[in-house]
Amino acid sequence: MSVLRDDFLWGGATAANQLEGAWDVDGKGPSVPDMCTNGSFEHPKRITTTIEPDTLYPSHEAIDHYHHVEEDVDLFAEMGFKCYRFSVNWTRIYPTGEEEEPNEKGLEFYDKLINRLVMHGIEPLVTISHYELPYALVDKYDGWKDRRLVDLYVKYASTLFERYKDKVKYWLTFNEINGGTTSMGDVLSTGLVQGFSGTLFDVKNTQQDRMQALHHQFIASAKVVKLAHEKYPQFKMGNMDCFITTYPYTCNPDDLILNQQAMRHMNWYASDVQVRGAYPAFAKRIWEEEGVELHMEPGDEELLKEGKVDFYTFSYYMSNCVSADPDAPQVEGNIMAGVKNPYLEASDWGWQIDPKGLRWTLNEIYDRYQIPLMVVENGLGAYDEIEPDGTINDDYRIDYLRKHIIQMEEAVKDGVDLMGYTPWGCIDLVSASTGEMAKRYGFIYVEKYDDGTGTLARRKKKSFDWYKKVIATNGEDLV
Ligand code: BGP
Repeated sequence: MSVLRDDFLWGGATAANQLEGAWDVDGKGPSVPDMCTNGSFEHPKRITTTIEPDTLYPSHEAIDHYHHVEEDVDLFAEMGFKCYRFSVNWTRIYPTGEEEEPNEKGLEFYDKLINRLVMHGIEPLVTISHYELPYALVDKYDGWKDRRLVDLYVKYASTLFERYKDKVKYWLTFNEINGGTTSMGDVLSTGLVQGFSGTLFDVKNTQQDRMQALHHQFIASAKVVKLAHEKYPQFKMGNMDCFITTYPYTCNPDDLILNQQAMRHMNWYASDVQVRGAYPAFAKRIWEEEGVELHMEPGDEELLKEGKVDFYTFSYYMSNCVSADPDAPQVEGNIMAGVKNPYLEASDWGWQIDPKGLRWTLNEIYDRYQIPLMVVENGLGAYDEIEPDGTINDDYRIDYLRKHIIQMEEAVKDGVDLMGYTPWGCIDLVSASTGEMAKRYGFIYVEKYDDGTGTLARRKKKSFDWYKKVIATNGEDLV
């Protein structure tokens, strides 16, 4: 007997800008990622203020899911997906964010996608905003720094709710909203890059601007959660955090305190607001120490209380250590670098692989909130090779996923209420942090390469059949 629920939501996850392509087709406007060049581990990608000639912008074609949508969904169905997490490109629906009426052509694309999912009995899980802010709103308002974005987001979300109210039950308001507490959220998440050209590491914002922009996102999220609860009682609304699990490097109490602060700043600050409906007690000290004077409007506190999410979702790829010793050895990470853990191996991109950390994390989150959890991103970004016989033997990926699923099941035995699992990039797509194609996560290989070439043909990797069996046995057969 499987330890997982009978209705466990097995599936996969993607984001519109990383796979759709067709960046200027059928009325779509440019979004922040459309202004981002390609890059690599060694050469960070850049954001530009205009489209530069002779420069590769990987989102412009990506894997052209826009024109392969039926084929791709059919492949997901063949694996037995119960659920598919995807995002809507805001600029397909409202090209600049400020139009009065939505772009019908853009909605028709999502009609096609959602109808295909429903036809296969796959439950859609929609991220309303996944790193796809209209670039026009960066140009005009400096992104989420301006509170006027709240109502523009509410208008956009309301359009989706009304159109898909009979087909979509599960919604996430913002992807990895907690990234906004650090510099890594500045470009893709909060869009605080008005007039800025350069690498994602060169953006200079104050914590004042970051925390204020994030507050506006919290308000926007609470408003649409409240709206959903009042108008569409069948909806389930979730948050989405980039969970960065950190451990104290040693048992030195200084390391413990520092780690507690890191966990609070990175993880609990945002989710306490979205799950508990209020800023945590420790927020005051963070604001004081970072020179932040948060501007709240009358009614904001009530709104946060009224906009509490129904379930908690997060991405989990890796863990880091925190040390008070400035000379401790460092390692890379997706949102932030950390101190190297001597007990763990790292991926080719330096992300430390830690399946047991997932069990620990699930337990920590569930102990704190006691609402259903879902792992909506997890996976191994790796170089894949096509063998001469056409196969792709991604045993390293199977090994990574198997170990994480085992630990998820341990967490369920520990008492965690886990709704589902949607590994990241179930079909190869553009990397968010580097802009590469070479960093692949999929069960499905796409012939698309870093120089922009490729036939775009889809091939099943070895992990495709493996995952199909995992789903068919509800996580019992992991061999
Ligand atoms: C998360 C993002 C995704 C995704 C993933 C993998 O932080 O929500 O959009 O891309 O990380 O990261 P990367 O693509 O950089 O390997």
